[in-house]
Order: sequence, then structure tokens, then C-alpha cells
Amino acid sequence: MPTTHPLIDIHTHLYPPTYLSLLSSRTEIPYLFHPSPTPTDASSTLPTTSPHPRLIILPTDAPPTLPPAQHGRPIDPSYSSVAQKLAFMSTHNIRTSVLSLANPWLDFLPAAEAALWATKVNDEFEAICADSGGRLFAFGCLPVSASADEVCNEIRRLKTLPHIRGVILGTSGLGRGLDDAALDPMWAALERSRTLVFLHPHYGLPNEVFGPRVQEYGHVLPLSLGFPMETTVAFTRMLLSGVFDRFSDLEVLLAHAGGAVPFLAGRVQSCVLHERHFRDAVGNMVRKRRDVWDVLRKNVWLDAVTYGEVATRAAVEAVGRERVLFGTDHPFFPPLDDGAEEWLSVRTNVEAVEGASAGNEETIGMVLGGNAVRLLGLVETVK
Ligand code: 5CU
Repeated sequence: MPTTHPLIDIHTHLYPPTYLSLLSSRTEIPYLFHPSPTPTDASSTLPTTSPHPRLIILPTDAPPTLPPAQHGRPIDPSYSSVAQKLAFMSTHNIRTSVLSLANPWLDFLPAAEAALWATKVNDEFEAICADSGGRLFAFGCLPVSASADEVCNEIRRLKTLPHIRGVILGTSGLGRGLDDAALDPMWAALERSRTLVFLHPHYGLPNEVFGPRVQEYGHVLPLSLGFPMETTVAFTRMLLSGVFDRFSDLEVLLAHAGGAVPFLAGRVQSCVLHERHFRDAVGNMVRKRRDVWDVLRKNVWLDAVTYGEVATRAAVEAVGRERVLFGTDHPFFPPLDDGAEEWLSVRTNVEAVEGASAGNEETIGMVLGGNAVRLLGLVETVK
């Protein structure tokens, strides 16, 4: 039976026109490739079919063994159309969505260009949301490669945009990951402005991890294992480097329920407690470190994009039922049978929340929408 709880979707992506024009102007990864229309019959004057542009965002998307027309993935209008987003929301009883730019955000831009693009893209998200009659909000993006001052300015500016509710952030930082001390000004600005950070993977794991047959399995290994492990490693490195000790009010929302974080947190904590590197000559901790579980319950939010009851239950156990938020990951994981209205991926996530909550309607309502309303201040839009 479909849920009667109104859904709030906090994990839903869009490539707005400004961003697609940026990718179209590039010939290096990431870029958008526009295949030329292919006549179905060379001798015919009938209209030709125009294939969807193809998005190439990772080195593995453009293997020299394949023709360019097969590189990357086709980007149909569901990736960029606000009308399609709203229609998808109506089909799935989603009342409000918090949009975010999809990967790879602005990570690849040279320092001198990043701040300007961040302003353009964030302003475009604000305009889209302002025009949605209260149904859309957004996470902004940051010009991570720009100077610390420019990054902090954009964090401050985003607070003045009425529909922006946080920022989406990849795991690369300045190329050295999120445990890089050079990122401290950014963490400080995010903490000071109480800006939620939606931490999202893009780079996955090196393909060698998956073995020589990886191509045979399509995107299964990089997406099901590479993405969540990237998030797991990024968060754990933040933890070990003391980001949550120095910025104890920083709030992060981990994509895909934090990958393996709920399952491995105990092991991380145990390794920390048994690590000689962290002790002085007489066995005392060199510096105070917060307990992993304390960080999880005070600083961390998890989305419920797991597609499985067991993982959603682990997410709820790890951070508490008031810190888990429903998401769809639209437009990724669409139905493969053309014409299907309801998305299997969405139904699977709703059912995982229901199953993990063992029939507790209060918990179901919190995870499917109530928590997001409270965390992101969506109260006045939910009537
Ligand atoms: O599973 C996902 O979240 C995604 C995503 O965000 N971007 C992408 O390219 N593939 C899968």
C-alpha cells in the first residue's frame, strides 16, 4: 500500500542550463558531447533523429576503444528539466524537493574561474526554486578551488538567498581530500553560518580495485561500492584529522546513508583507541579526540538512499531516527522499461524506510519528511 506520509526529497539532482553550457564549452573531462544527428536513411529527406548529448565526467567514461558517440552517458531532459522534476515529484507524492547540482560540481575549475561560476549556478538554482510555488529548495555549490576568501564569501552570500538550505560538496577538496588543513577556513565559515554540508561522492575507487572484468559489469561496481566507499573514506579522514574536534558544531549530511559508516563506525572507534600513533610515550592520547558515535549523533545526518531495509535500519541506529532523511537520487536510477510511471528505485527506498521502522508510524513520518522540514526550515511551505 502506498505511504500516506507526504515525502520530502533531500537528495535529488539537476544540471541547470548554465552548468550544461559550461560543460558544453569544454573538450576535457568533464564535458558534454553533442553527437551529430544521424540520418536513418541516407537517401531520405525525412527529419533526422537528434541523439541526446552525452555526459563524460570520469576518465573511465571515454575509453579509447569506444567511438565518441558511445562515451559517457546520454543526458535526457530529466537531468535538466524543472518541469520533469515537478512531474516526477507529483507522480511519487513528493511535496517538496531540495535540489542539488549533480557531480562533479565545480571541482574541476581553475581557481580564477570558480567563484564566478558558483555565483551563476547558485543564482540559477535560487531563481528556479523561487519560481516553483514553494515546492523546490536547493543546496548551493561552492567554488572549492578558489581562494579561501572567495569560498567564504560564497558561503556567506548563500545565506542571503531565500531558497538555499546548505551546500553540496564533493570529497576532493583542493585535490588532497577533506582532511587537508588548508580547508579549515571553509569549515570555519560553514560552522559559523550554520550551513549544512551535503557530502556526496563522485570519484569512486580506482578501477583496479574492481579487477580486470569491471567493464563487463557496467556501472554496478563503481556505483554500488565505489561511491559509498568514497564517502566512507572521506568522512573517516575528516574525523581522524580532527575536523569535528576543531569545528564541533559543523553539520554534515552524508549521501547514501554514509556508505559503510554506520556499519564500520565501531571498528573505526576501536582502531582509534588502539592506535599507538595517537599516544605519547606514556600512553596518553596526544590530543583529545571525540568519540565516533558522539560525532555521528551530534554532527551527522544520513540520507535514506539505501534501497534496503537493513542499511536503513543501520542508518537509524547509528545517528538516531531524527537524523535520517528520505531521498530519491533522481534523475539517477530511472526505470529501464520505457513508459513506467513509478520509479522502482523510489518505491524501494520508501519500502526500506517503512520496513526499517517496523511499523512505527512516527518514525516513518519523521524519516520520509518530518526531519527534513525541521532541519531545513521548510515549515512554512508544508501546508
Ligand atoms: O547514485 C548517485 O548518487 C549518482 C550520482 O549522484 N551521480 C552519478 O553520476 N551517478 C550516480
